[in-house]
Amino acid sequence: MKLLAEIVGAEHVLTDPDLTASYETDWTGRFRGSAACVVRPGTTDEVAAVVRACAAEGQRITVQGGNTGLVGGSVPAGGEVLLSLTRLNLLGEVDPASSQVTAGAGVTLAVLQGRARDAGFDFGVDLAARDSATVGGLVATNAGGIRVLRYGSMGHQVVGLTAVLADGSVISRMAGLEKDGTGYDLLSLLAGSEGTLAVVTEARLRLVPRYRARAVALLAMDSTASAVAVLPGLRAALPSLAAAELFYAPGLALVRKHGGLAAPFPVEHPAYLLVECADLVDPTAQLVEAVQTAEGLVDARIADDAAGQRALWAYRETHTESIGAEGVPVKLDVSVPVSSLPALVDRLEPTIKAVCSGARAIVFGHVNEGNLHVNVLDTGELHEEVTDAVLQLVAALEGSISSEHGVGRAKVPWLGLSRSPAEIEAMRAIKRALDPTGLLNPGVLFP
Ligand code: 2HG
Ligand code: ZN
Repeated sequence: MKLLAEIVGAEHVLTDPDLTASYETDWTGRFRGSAACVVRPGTTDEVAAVVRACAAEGQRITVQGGNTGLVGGSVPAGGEVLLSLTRLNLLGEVDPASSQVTAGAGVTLAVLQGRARDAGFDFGVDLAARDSATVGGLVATNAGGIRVLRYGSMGHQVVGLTAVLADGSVISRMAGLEKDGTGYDLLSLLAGSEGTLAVVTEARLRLVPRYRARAVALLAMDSTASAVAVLPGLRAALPSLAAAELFYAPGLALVRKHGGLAAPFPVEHPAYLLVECADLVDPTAQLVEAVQTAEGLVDARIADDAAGQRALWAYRETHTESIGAEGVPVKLDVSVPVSSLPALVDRLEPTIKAVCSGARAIVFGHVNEGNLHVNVLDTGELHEEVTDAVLQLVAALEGSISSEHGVGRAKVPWLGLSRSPAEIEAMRAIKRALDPTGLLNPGVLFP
């Protein structure tokens, strides 16, 4: 579209397949599509002009941030204009009075964290894709990650947004008001809307205190049930608790294989719980005291120095890349009420094997939220069957078929397992009101 080049500059409209390819595939290689072109606006006004130009021609748009999503939500299906927001990378100075900062949609999480830390603060969201994941995508998916236990999801950090609606109009609430009781909370409506209601172009974000003193423990537990049961006691005893992550022997074997990591313990254990505390003063002694009487604890490693902590975190954080190095997995991201987590873990393996005997399940996740990442390798042609079996199990346990990665394209057929017809119709009504012609992210979220 010639008009798009007039809006953003010809060098920011890509049509050469060599240049567009990386935008048209997700990084796991599971989702592919072709875009009419890739357009890379540099300001909110340019985004608005691009959206207006597309709306005028009925041209559909796929919105993309760092392209680190895991459900195909930012990959075009076919023929959309791919709106890449990575050039919206203005990052304001931290305002100490409000403990807030303004970040463009294209600012990466790592850059945002760095800005916060340089100013003596921190950001309340962290996840392994921090070097590529962007603010816009984190808001659009209401990203979770490893700090939800302490600070909530991405949506909880948002105190203001600027967004372009499907007709090209701009809504902007960037004063950073911590209280605003004037009607519908559009900020929380957009957080988790997966680009289907508006294009988020910048965010006003709440920062959290910086706690430099950290302690990390890797706990070997005798069962998932023990790993779950230990958590309420840790939460009560450790106000500094900042993360609680669960993984298992098959995942540990993979991260060791691909990362060349040493075994954390002399023998394998039924479950591993990685716990981190962060405080103003060294929390190591408190952490040791809190864990040592934990029922079901079989062995433990504690790290009070940065290198040791990084080494323990590597067992958890390199799961995704190690699984990817083995093959293209079926990726499921589910949550159940925490009390049902042991039942889910127990039933996963037989459920998967019943539909695909050769499949290998690698399971890990965020125990506090009952959130498991179920990655299944070697499913061959049976990925739909495996997905269906696991998601039916999750639904039977009153869980969610997508805990923190979103619905995207991947989970659309199963939305009805987590949302009632009335809820889906209410969501559709919102979609119709804000994007009546279905311009934004077609094929994402809705069946
Ligand atoms: C994590 O917790 C991410 O590391 C990725 O949510 C999970 O790769 C996955 O399945
Ligand atoms: Zn996760």
